[in-house]
Amino acid sequence: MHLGEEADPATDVVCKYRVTTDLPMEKAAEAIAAEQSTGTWTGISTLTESTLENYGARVLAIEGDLVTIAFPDVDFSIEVGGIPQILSVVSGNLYGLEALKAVRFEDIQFPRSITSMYKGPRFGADGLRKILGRPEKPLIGTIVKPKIGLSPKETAGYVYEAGAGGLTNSKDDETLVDQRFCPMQERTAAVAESLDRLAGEGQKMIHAINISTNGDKILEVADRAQSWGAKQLMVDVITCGFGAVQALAEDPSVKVPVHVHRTMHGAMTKNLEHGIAMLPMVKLIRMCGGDALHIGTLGAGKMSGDIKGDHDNLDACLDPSSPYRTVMPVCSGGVYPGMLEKMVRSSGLNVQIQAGGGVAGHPGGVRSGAMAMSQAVNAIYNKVPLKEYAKNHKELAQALEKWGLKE
Ligand code: CAP
Ligand code: MG
Repeated sequence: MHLGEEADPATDVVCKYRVTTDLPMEKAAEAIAAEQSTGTWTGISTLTESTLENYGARVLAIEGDLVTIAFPDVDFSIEVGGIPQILSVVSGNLYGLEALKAVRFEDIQFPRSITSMYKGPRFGADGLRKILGRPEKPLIGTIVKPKIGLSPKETAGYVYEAGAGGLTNSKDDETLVDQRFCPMQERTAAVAESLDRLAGEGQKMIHAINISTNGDKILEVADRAQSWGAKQLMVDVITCGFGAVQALAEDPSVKVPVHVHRTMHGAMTKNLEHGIAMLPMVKLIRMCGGDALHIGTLGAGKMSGDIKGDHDNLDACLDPSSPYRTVMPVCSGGVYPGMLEKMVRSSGLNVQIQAGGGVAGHPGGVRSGAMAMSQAVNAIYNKVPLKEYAKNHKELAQALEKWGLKE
């Protein structure tokens, strides 16, 4: 036990776990530290004092059910191993230990010796704002809906209408990649035409093409998508792996920002006693170089998520003490104009607000839906209550009538 010892910020990886157990908490914490570093279920003749001292994880603190464990950086294999190996240490076998009823990985702090080996986002929040010529207001995006089923031409038509209504961003949905009804090549080219047309009309907009695929193909697909005109790429980080984000962010062949979707995260994050909080994943994604990342809707939208957790995610995207560029936090999932006051009050202006159903479901169609979203953001930016602004903005008024106002 090393209770009360300070971690070394130069060399220790410090993790926090929430533990549910019938064992005394000290024993449970020791079981995690041992399993994830030098120990096993019994004493072993091959473990020497010096191995334990040099490579053993240390329990630094126990506060209620929250346990802090430090792993020395020599336990990690960053060049060959990378994030998969890091996760296997800090987030591996421990979930299955019979002695623990439940355990949730809540937070991680990396030492300089490891952060210096990652580059972080190439564009980040500021880079996206620069591309879009939008220094202060929230970015406003849409997810082309329906999720699947539209042709390339219909997708491009949707994107054009969204841009004409004032949106700065759009993206493929997480389940669309290269299905027969909407091949990536035709979709990307058709969307690029829409974006060029919008640019000609003075509306800067980008669209993220979902290139989620097998690890051995991701760079090749990224290359092809860019050659067809993709201005941004999207990757589903949990299903593809953190390495996919890192490959896209670090390979010189990729010249556009990477939007990171987190489909399947709910399997790990939803249970507040067991699994993995989003926070450590946000930190890993920032380290790997994601430029924009879904963080939840701070209690406003359709996806469940604890509000404090969403705030932690937002802070981790923008934390100025990180050595990396900031990540654009994306609030998405059941978003509609009438909830934006509540959401932005909580998030501040440095976010990307995204609505799929909340744009395509507008009674006036996609362009009106996009206008309603832009009007709501303009109202908030100018500190005018939405109800007031809606008096002379028809599209916003229609959206408030359909979906209401969330106070
Ligand atoms: C939003 C969305 C996103 C969710 C996922 C969807 O669409 O495209 O995938 O944001 O949740 O399909 O639900 P709507 P999260 O605007 O139509 O809800 O961002 O929390 O990972
Ligand atoms: Mg989606």
